[in-house]
Amino acid sequence: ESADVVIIGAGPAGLVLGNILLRHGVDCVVLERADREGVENRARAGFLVPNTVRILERNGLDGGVRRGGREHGVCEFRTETGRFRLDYRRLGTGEPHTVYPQHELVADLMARFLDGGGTIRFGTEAAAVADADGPAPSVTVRDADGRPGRWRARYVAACDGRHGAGRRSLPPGTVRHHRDHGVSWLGLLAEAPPSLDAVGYAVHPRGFAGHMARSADITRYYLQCDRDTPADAWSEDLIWDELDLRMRASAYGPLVRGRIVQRSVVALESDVLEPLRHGSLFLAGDAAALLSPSAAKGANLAVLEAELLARALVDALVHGDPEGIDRYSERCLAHIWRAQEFSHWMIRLLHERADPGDAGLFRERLRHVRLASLRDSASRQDWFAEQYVGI
Ligand code: RFL
Repeated sequence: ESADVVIIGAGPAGLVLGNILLRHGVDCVVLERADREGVENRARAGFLVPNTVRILERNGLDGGVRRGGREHGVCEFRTETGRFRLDYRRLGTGEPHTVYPQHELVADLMARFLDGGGTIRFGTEAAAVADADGPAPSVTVRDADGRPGRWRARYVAACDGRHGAGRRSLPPGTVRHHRDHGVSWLGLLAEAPPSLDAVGYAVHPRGFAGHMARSADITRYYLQCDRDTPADAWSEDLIWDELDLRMRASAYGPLVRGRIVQRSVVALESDVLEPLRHGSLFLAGDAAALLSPSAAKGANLAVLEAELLARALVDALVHGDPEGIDRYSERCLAHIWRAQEFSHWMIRLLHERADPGDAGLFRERLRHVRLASLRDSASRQDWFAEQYVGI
């Protein structure tokens, strides 16, 4: 079987790419390991930056976000010395986030692609990309029953995340910049309305706790935990007690409790692959770079890269102009490193605490000052707001 562009992965990156290509009449297919239900129910991100909404809008993909997305523009920091709020939609570039669960966005994009005549091969796992250094690459696949197959292409877009076939198929010499931040979060989805009208970031001697709205009856919480903690180590009561403690519910009001419907331990790690193009193979989304969830940039970068790649491939295939594909890697990397820098800054803002030994205490003192300057300095707040909603 063959298509001009074979896209591996039906996440935000693969589906934005597929929709734009389809709209420009480019022959493409999406290969997805999971079944449709599995893809539609994978709850993850929820905060879209303004640029993501603009990309969806200019490509006619914003129907669901317009209907179901809600503006969000305030965050609240709770620390040893009190709390402060930043109304970031009135700072910096003056723009809010849009809260829209990633799995709903993915469901919209998938429906749109299929309704427009696009093909998604569910239950099809890409094993490897072959001959990417020439003009006729191919993707070897296995279907759900383990039967092998092969897709031939002119270009292959690996949008299959950090453990996908794209990364496995890179030539020797590809650089992977990797950083383990040494911090883990227990990520939780609670069947409960939000407890505050803001993103909550609590810095506590027992570790970080976070609160992020998702919908009227689902809220995301995070609890910093030890690296080796199994996700089910804590009972629901213990989780809520710990959230209350770290979010300082006794001082600032109780959290609205509810059933924990999903939990996973996320190790805060970042990486960037360089370059993002190898002949006719391109990486986009988490396959290109992994962002720690500290600044909520991963899905937003995935959408940005997908649009850049789509335009580049349309130029190459429809107009015979290779400039976009030649510059794809360099363009994306500029955005990726900026997002990495801010995510890294957020990690240090929220986590440094005194471990035994001087180095921990030194870093903790710096963290106090970092938070205090965010509380007190108008120019620091503008910078924060610009980075927070920027990409
Ligand atoms: P995805 O969404 O992982 O989709 C990849 C798809 O590829 C499929 N696949 C394969 N298919 C065929 N063959 C193979 N060999 C395959 N290997 C994989 C998978 O089944 C899947 O369908 O990658 P994509 O499109 O690059 O999108 C990236 C985003 O999903 C990710 O960056 C974000 O979810 C990160 N993230 C957040 N990003 C934000 O912008 N804002 C947030 O608020 C936010 N919160 C989060 C997050 C990630 C989290 N986790 C799970 C680490 C919160 C959490 C807890």
